[in-house]
Amino acid sequence: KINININGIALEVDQGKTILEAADQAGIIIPTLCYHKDLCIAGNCRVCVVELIGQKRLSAACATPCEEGMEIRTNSLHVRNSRKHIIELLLSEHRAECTSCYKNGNCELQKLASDYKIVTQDFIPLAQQKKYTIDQFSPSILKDDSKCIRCQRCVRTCAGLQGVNALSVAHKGDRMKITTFFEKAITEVVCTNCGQCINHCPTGALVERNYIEEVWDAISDPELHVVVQTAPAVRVGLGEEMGFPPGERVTGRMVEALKRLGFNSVLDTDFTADLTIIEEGTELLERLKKTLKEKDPSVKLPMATSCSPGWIKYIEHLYSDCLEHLSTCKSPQQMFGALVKTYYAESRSLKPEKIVSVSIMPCTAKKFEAARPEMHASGYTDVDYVLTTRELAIMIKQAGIDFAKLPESSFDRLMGQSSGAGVIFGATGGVMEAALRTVYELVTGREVPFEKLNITPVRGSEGIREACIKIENPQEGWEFLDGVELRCAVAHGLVHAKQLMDQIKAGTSPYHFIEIMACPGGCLGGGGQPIPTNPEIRAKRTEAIYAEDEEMPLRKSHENPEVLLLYKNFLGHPLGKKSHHLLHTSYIE
Ligand code: HC1
Repeated sequence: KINININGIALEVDQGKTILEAADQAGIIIPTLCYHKDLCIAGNCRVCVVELIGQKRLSAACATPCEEGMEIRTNSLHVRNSRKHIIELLLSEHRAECTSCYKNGNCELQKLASDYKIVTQDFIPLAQQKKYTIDQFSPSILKDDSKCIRCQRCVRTCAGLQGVNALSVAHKGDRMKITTFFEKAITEVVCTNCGQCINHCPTGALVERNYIEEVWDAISDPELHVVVQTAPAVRVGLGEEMGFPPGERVTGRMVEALKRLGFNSVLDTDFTADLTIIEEGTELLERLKKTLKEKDPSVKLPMATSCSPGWIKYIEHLYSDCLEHLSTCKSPQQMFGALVKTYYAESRSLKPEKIVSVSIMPCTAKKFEAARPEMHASGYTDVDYVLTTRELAIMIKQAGIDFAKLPESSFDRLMGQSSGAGVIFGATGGVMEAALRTVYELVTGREVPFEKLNITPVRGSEGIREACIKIENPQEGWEFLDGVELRCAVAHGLVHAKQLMDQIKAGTSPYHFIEIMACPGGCLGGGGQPIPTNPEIRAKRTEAIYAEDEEMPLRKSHENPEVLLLYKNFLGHPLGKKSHHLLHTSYIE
């Protein structure tokens, strides 16, 4: 411990703490822009400058460690004036057309300009003179250079959190810009569309491509039947946009809000999450049989989950020789889309061409996924529009719905029932846990040997986690698995996926089954979730997901009655012909 003094307050702090962290401990807010709890420190925006008594130059609080006896002033005239000048300089290069900006109301630069009351412009407004590019080619991400303040959070996100490096810094001095390889469009580089850059951008330089008007148009067309599905993680994030604290579960209110917005049917992606477990679990067992019993060298293990579209793009871009390790299952979103215009249409006597299929996702890569050319198994575009959690919040506000006063409502039937296993898909490790609950029981006839079905080794926030489950006394037909230790691993954040992929590539992977989710924390930390998202907020959303699971009357995917009905009345059996056509896919090298 060391002793410091901030604004006259004596403080004891851990060695190694920065001034920013020490101030936070003392309840003193220091403004920041380039700093983010998820990222390495850059210290390049200088908004967090503070005065150290005895030193002439101001220091960046985020990048300066505390030292014994340090006397710090965070609110002197010198500090306030300097911060004001820094904000003015940033604004002079920023196209500050705030009222027409998509981030209006949730822009960190706008908030600072308001807090510091920047009412005059003392610097030459360079933003109006500079040429800039707005990249609008991607179905997921819009990049507007004129809003960029070069804090490089996006660059550090893409490199440090995701290990993708699609964004980088080019040129120097006033020509410096954040760009892609050879300044190509985002669609032409190794971008995975994960949207983590959006979640970490303080301004409107990176935003999702929004489809709000298209969805309003569909809802207001009486000829159309508009179906909406909602992803597992939306219900633990949406509340933050509506004024609730992080971790508030708003499932029932969200369903009621969607009904009031005018959707004809409000259904649940968690239903197809359960379906995914049946298909993917069966596929895993087939692969185990072919490798362990039939010794077929052409079948690849470990099998990797395939529901995170950012992860799919990552492996297609960077490990295309490992695609056979991917499960062939489509994601729950796309299974849902394929079923809406076939099974749902038939069951409700609707013409598929009159159905508009909308999904609410915590993810920007889902927009890209829905636009993939192979996603037309129903004979139509399986999912027409994907909205992020943030876009849904905008629609709710536009409709004048007082979210806090809403009653709770239930999902509509046929494709609206789910188990707790479907819910936990939204957290890293959740797909693995859901799959193990089902696979273990199918093979042994007994529940997984974990208290209250909670497979804790695959839970948590470490980048990579492992679990090993020994199979003993299997049922008839599964004798070849007797004594087998099923080895599993879970990774979240693509920088961690790389470690598992390098093992596979080198032929040293010890696992049978791996789950990879592109975003830190899994989908609940997705690129379409409320901003800010940071480690504490992800932890709250994670708690909420597991609490939702524990309260569900059903906790295992294979017990979902609507899924069982789907097989009985429509699909036949898992991995059958119809399933193959509608629910499985292939990948692009
Ligand atoms: Fe996800 Fe999934 S869990 S990918 O994280 O498998 O986005 O929430 O919807 O499709 O179910 C996201 C979340 C989501 C799919 C499911």
